[in-house]
Parts: sequence; structure tokens; C-alpha cells
Amino acid sequence: MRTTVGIIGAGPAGLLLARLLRNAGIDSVVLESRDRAYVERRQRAGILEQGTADVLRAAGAGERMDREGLRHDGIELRFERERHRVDFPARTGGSSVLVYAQTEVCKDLIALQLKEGGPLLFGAEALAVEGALTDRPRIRFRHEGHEGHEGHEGDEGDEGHEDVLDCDYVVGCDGFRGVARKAVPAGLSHVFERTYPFGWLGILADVAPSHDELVYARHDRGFALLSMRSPAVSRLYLQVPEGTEAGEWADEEIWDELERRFETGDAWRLERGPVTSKSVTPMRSYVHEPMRYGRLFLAGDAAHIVPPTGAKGLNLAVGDVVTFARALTHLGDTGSAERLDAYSETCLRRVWQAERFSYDMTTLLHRAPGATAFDDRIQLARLRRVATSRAAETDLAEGYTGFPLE
Ligand code: FAS
Ligand code: PHB
Repeated sequence: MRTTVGIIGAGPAGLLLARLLRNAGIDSVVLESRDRAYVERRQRAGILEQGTADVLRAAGAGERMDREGLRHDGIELRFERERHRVDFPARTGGSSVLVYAQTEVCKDLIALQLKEGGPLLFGAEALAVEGALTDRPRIRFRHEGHEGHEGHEGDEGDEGHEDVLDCDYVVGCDGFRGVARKAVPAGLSHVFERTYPFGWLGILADVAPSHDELVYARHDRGFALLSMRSPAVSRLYLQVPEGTEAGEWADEEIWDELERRFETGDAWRLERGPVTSKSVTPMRSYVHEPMRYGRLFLAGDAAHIVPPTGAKGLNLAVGDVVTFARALTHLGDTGSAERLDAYSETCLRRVWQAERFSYDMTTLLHRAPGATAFDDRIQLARLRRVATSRAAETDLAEGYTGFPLE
């Protein structure tokens, strides 16, 4: 097989890149190791920045998003039983965010790709990227199923067959545990990482959200987040010690702990309902520099990870693939590779702003094990600063609604 752009991974980064390239008249092939059902059901991000929604709309993938997405003009910070609303439009000159889950974005993009796009191969696991420094890089992969098949897993014992995809460019959109990053020689890789002594236990529940906007709560017992998927489905998170298994928490224990951490001085109540999914997300900040090696480009979680506190992960991935698609289009239009050559630096300027914001928001709201009385007072002073200072509230509102694409 051969194509102009070989894309590894059919998460939001890979799927959106394939769509952007198709709209620019550039052919690509997407290789996804898992099946369609896995990609469409994987519970992950929930918030789209306005810039992300604009990109999806312009790419022709915004119809259901505009119909079902929930526009939010603010979030509530909760601490010491107080409630403080951060007003996005007032502090950012009109920006807001859209509540529309990553699962839905992927469903929309998969449907478009299968209907109008190039090959999207599920059950196709990339084994290695070869020849990144040549003008003919290639992806060695093992393929069990067929193009766009409906979530078919290989037959029992079917190891699939090995194949090679010859490309002009390879974009690794294969997430934190993918193979693309491994093609960059260790001597040229610079990794910047921070792990946290806690993670998030996340649940989906069939109950109307108890607040019309997201609630971020800082409590002596730990952080809690109230989010949502629709007017009838709540998404909630609880800070838990690192290494926690989802099964360690019974549903009622989760609701009891959420209730404690969301406590307020008024009559607000947390409504409960049947828990339909439960999982634990580890917490990490991670950046791999550079995001390019010859004809291999890294995008999304394959290059960087942020703690989900600031809802940046998916939105950063979108920025990377828009930058790549524009740079390749520029090469085709003008013959100049200047934007491709600037890809890594361009993306990293925005990545590090999001890393700083996500780190700030995570340390603002989570009480780390071993936090001292001094740490607690500093944290509460930071929160009170956001609640009372227009400048501090603006910094949070600008970070949350998204950093502009260059
Ligand atoms: P993804 O990891 O989404 O996609 C990579 C794809 O590549 C996967 O489908 C994988 O199967 C495939 N792949 C991997 N190796 C391969 C190989 N060798 N060959 C072929 N395919 C391969 N972000 C937020 O903004 N808010 C959140 O609440 C949030 N919650 C999260 C919860 C969890 C558990 C995790 C892990 C992340 C969360 N994130 C959140 C971040 C998340 O949304 C990512 O930023 C987003 O999925 C990034 O998209 P991609 O870069 O496409 O990577
Ligand atoms: C979500 O709805 O999954 C979500 C929302 C905001 C975050 C993280 C996750 O900061």
C-alpha cells in the first residue's frame, strides 16, 4: 500500500487529520489497532474549546455537535463551602466552551471518513515506523480485519498478516502508548515529565446534572468535578490516591464522597442515579521534544499529555493536526516547506502554555497526600485570588477557553 500521509491512530487527532487532509485534496490512510467499537466507546474528554468547535464545523463535522452540544459560558469553583462562578465571555471578550464528548467527536469523524474519506483500517496495529529520515518513510503493521470493518476482531488465533504502508509523510497520532515516538532516536528525544500522587476516579451516571455548568471543588478530603454528557447524563470525577483500582469503590461510597466534597453553605444538593461506567485516569504532565523527526511528525497524546483538570488534552491534539495540515497544504501551494520545518516549534509554544495552565489548575484544586497546613493556606489564598481578582479570573478563563492557534 502507499499514500501521501500515513496516519497511525484513529483517536480524535488521527481522525480529524484524515478529514482535514481529505478536504485539502491530500490522500491519507489511517491505521487503528483497536476496533471501531473501542474507539467510539472510550470515555475520555468532554469539553471542546470554541476554536476546536470552529475547526470541526469548518471541516464539515459539526452538524450533530451543533445540535447536541451544550454551550457553557462559565464554570463554578467551590472551596470552603463557597461558590464562585468564572464568567468566560466577560473575561475573554466573548469566548465560551462546548460540552460535547470525545466519543461523539470520534463517531462523527469515523462516519465521515468511512463515507467520504480514504482507507480507515481497524484491527491494524502499527509495529514500527521505518525510514523517517528518507523521503519514503514506511509503516510496518499487522492487519487482522478489512478497511472500515464493523469492529470485527480477528478470528481466534488469527494473528493477521504483516503489511507495509509506503508514505511521503507519517503522522503519529497513536497516543501516549503508541509506537511512533519510538522511531525518534533516544539521543534526539527530550522528555519533560511530572507525575502526580493521585488520579481521577470517573463515573457516568443516568441522572440529570445537579448544576447547569461544571463544578470544580477543592476540599480538604480531595478534589471533585461535576461535569455532564447531556441533560440526562452526568459525568463526575473524584480525586483518588495513585494506583487506585475502580473496583475498590462501591457506587454508594462514590456518591457519599462526592457529596462531602461538593458541600456548600446553601441548599444545593447532589442528585444521585445509576452508575453506568467507572474508570480511573492516572495524572501526568508530559512533553516529548521535538515533535518531528525527518518525515515523521507527532501529534496529540503521542507527543504530550496534560492532567485532565484543564480539559486541554483533546483540544491540544486538534491544534497539532490543524498545524500539520496547514503546513502540508502550504507546501503544495507554494513549494515552501517553511511551515513544515516550523511544525514542532509552532505546536510546542501552544503545548507549553496548556501544560502551564493544566499544572496550575491541577495544583490549585487537588490536595496532595502529605500537604502541610502551609500548603493548604497557600492553595486557599490562590483560590481566593481567582474569586476576587479580575486579572486572576481572566487568566483562568483565557486558559480554559483555549489558547489561539498561530
Ligand atoms: P488517543 O490516545 O485518543 O488515540 C490514539 C489512538 O491510537 C487510539 O485509538 C489507539 O488505539 C491507537 N493506537 C495506539 N497505538 C497504536 C498502534 N501501534 N497502531 C495503531 N493504532 C494505535 N482530555 C480532556 O481534555 N478531558 C478529559 O476529561 C480527558 N480524560 C481522559 C481520560 C483518560 C483515561 C485518558 C487516557 C485521557 C483523557 N484525556 C482527557 C486526554 C484525551 O482526551 C486525549 O488528549 C485525547 O484522546 C488525545 O487524542 P489522540 O492524540 O488522538 O490520542
Ligand atoms: C469531562 O466532562 O469528561 C471533563 C470535563 C472537564 C475536565 C475534565 C473532564 O476538566
